[in-house]
Amino acid sequence: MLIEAVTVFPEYFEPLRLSLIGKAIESGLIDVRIHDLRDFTHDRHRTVDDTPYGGGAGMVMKPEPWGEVLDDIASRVQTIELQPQPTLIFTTPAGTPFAQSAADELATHEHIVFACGRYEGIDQRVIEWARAHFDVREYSLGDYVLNGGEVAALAMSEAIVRLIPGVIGNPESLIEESHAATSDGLLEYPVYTKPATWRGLDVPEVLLSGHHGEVAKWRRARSEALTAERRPDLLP
Ligand code: 6GU
Repeated sequence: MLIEAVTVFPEYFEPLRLSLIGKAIESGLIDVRIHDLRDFTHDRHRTVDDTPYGGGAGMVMKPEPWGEVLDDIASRVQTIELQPQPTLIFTTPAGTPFAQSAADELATHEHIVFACGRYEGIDQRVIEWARAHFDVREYSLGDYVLNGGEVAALAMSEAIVRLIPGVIGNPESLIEESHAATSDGLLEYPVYTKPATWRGLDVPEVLLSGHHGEVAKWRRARSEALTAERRPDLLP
């Protein structure tokens, strides 16, 4: 998979070089290319924003640098890519909420580009124009406002990349975790490890019993209770 990102803060993406994603880059499972939007400006101040038509607070990202960087990315698309068009994700608090189902689907894509908006957003014509050349998505990380899309793009990248076969050592750990399509949409049960008693607190007896059926029942009950308490919206 090729992951690209367009940003005015390329340094935000350095953490991708760490940990499991860093290993996936080193092993060649994924490739990451970060583009500085200001490299596609032509004025002395490398201007990427301007005041909004119609008035109002804040600044809007100018269309010209976005057009140039997306032209550049589109011009490098290899005809050998199986995907007809790269997927272009605009990160915005006005987007569709990003969920595990989106990560599952995107993990099968060959080429994903994140367009990280800042300020009040990107001139809408960039998004309209891009639909001719990219499979365009607009995703939000959740119902709160960030200063820009970089942290959202990092979070989405991690959620996607860890699903690529070979990135996570033990694929079974993907199966039972919260929000996995295979766990009935319930939150994950609490987990414990040794020692059996720590600071006066005991591991629930059933987990030490060796009765696999009882352990499964206990975990299911804990999952249902947690989900009812914290995320009743997830219950069937
Ligand atoms: Cl994707 N971007 C910004 N700026 N704020 C957000 C977000 C994205 N998702 C939630 N809040």
